[in-house]
Amino acid sequence: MFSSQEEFKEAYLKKLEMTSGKAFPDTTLQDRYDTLGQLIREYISMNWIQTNEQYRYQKQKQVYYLSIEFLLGRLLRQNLMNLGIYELVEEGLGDLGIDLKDMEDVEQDAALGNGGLGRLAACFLDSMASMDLPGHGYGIRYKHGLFEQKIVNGYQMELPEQWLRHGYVWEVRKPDLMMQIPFWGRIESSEKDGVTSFRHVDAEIVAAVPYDLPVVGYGTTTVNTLRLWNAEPYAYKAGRDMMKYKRDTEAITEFLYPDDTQDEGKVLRLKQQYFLVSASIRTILESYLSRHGDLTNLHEHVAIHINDTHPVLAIPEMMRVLIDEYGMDWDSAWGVTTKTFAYTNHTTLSEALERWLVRIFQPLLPRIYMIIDEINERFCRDLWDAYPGEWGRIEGMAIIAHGEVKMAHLAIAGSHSVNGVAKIHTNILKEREMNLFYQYFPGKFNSKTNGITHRRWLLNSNPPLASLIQSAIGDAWIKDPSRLSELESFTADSAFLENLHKAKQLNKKRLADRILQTNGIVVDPDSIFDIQIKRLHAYKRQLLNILHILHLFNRCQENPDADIPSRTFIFGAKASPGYYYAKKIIKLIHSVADLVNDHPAVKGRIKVVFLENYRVSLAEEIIPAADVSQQISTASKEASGTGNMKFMMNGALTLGTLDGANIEIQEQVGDENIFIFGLRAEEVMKQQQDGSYYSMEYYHHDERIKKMLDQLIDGSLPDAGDHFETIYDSLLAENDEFFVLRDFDSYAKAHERVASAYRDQESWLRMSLINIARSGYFSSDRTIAEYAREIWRIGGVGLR
Ligand code: GPW
Repeated sequence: MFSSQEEFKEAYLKKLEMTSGKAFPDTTLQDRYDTLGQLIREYISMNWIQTNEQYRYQKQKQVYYLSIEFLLGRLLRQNLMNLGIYELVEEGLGDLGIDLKDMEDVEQDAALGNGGLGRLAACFLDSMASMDLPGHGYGIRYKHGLFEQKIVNGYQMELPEQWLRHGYVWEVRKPDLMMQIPFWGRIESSEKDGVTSFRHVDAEIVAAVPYDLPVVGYGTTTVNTLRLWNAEPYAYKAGRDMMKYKRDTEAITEFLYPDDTQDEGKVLRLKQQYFLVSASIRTILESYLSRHGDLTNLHEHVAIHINDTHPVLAIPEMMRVLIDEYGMDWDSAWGVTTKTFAYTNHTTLSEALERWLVRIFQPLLPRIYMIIDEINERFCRDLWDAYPGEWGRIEGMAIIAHGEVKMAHLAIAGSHSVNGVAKIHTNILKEREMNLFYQYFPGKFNSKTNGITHRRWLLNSNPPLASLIQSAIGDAWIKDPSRLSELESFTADSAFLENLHKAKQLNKKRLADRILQTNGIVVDPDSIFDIQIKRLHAYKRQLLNILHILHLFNRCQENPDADIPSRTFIFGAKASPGYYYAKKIIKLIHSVADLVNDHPAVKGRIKVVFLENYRVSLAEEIIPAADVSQQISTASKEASGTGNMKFMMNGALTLGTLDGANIEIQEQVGDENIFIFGLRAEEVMKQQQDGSYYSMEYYHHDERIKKMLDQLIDGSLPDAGDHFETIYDSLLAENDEFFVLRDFDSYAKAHERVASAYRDQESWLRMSLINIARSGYFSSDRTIAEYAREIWRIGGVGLR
């Protein structure tokens, strides 16, 4: 292929002219990007084929990660870095007068996910490939990923996202591996030799066509596969409307549902879920049978992971295939199935727990419904034996109850492992949300604290810091992130700290330039960059942040000479299109920004910036520039968080509640290197239960709170209209479900501690370095090693 810069240049030029049909000088950036992508994909394909051959002949246990979301972001840089040819390509292109950075910016993010859950799946793929684990992803090839956000006058507008507009160079369509997926229709049963068998008739068939993406490991020849399914028309029934059939079929993979932690309950979503799992499960079984003969040992050779309950129908689908297609008896099929599946829960918010109305479910998936019904019957019988007469308990655990299918109950009953995503989250599951199941199946429950790939989130996105780290401790940390701890020996090295400062300032300057370009706001790179980027949700409390900014503004007005350090508050957040409250918060952030940014009393000490269309590639620019990472969810509500880990790894200090993985960050860095505030989870849960919190008291007894809440509705804010009355009411009339007012004082004090800590630059830099040095634990390599050893039970993985 190519092994030197010269060979690369030659191959590239030739391919560029051949595929574009233009002379080199006439080619567009898009042509140049496409050609580069194609060339790299071909470069990858040798190892890809070899990896697959190896998996086939060495018969290693395979892991399949089923997820309705994979939030990949861009792949060009990651692939070049992981292949170890970034510099070669950069220099080769440089000779041709092409800037590789420009090529990287041509690539559209693959935004096939909403937030943390989808990005976690993408980080896991990187870790599995980089650790030479046979782990593959199965997902959906949405034609439109997460909507593109435009801000007009402070309001969020949504545009359909168009990542496939110019084609997608990383994918390979495999039409010969198409699967047929049946929906609707009826089940006919017949008896033969005392055995009943079932046939799905009069179904509407949809074709699932796979598109494979290579998942390139870092510094290894392993190339795993992410298989994304596309829905296409197959055959429509005589007498049905052909056009309607085509539209209904293509609709299945048209859009990613834009709701984060919200159960949707629409039949199209259920179709997506079954479409994904049916195509995947049958492919997995076929591939298994081509390697091994006997289905009864399936679990020794295959582990299937379901990312939240969205793919949980994989469990009854596996039962269906084993029984209806391979003639296995129920008990054997159930034994194999439950030993094969593992399930991760990502939230305790009840509004996110999926439930399907039987009357919606049953007509669409008649055979799957029958199987779930049978699973439920048997499960309830077992429960009756364990808890005779305890109707209430059994009702609370049933898989089908009150006309609904409870997806989480199915997931727990049908898996051998149930894990939460941080210690506190797993404990809340065990003690509260899933307590009845924990009592019955104590051995299934375990905790796996989330992680992030330090390769994308430090090595690739923060070159100044990565090269500083490399100059200090070499590059062993890239394969073994625990070795970041070697940086601790530099905490007293003032020259090193000075360089750390320089790296941060470089990143801040770069972000300041972007902010000027996109928002027209001048921000000072010497101010504290205080950042909150994540989906917009009431429980994540962007409201607490913006109200506190309003309070800082009030202080400036009351006392123009108040000793307030310069701060730049940066937000990035998408609100689900139907989540009106969240959209009001976005408007509020813009309104406060308009009030504050050029106000004479502020004297430039506070800037508020909302960066539109927050996404993976934007996060990669923002995070390296952060001084302060805001992780301020109401304690008990954020299962883990993963943005918190990315900031820590890039040297930002966390300002956060004792929630999710913040607690484990605190355990790593110690109280002195983090800013913690607010109620603890037990306090929140207790006050929720006993109803002892009255937000109105805080309004009446804290002048700061009264003032800023009144400002929401008295015309103090620019272009407020009556938008903020809803927010005002949520805090007072509705008693402030997320304890914003309750935590305000503690939050304001934590900000004071941040401000005074930042004054001592040397000590701040030391704290920052300790955060980086102790972030290795939060690499997804550690998380994946734990999954591999303790859940998937695949050998040869050392826990580092
Ligand atoms: F509701 N998470 C997410 F649990 O990004 F399914 N989307 C979701 O739909 C859900 C959870 C679900 C997030 C959690 O909110 C976050 O705390 C966690 O770090 C992340 O999943 C990865 O585990």
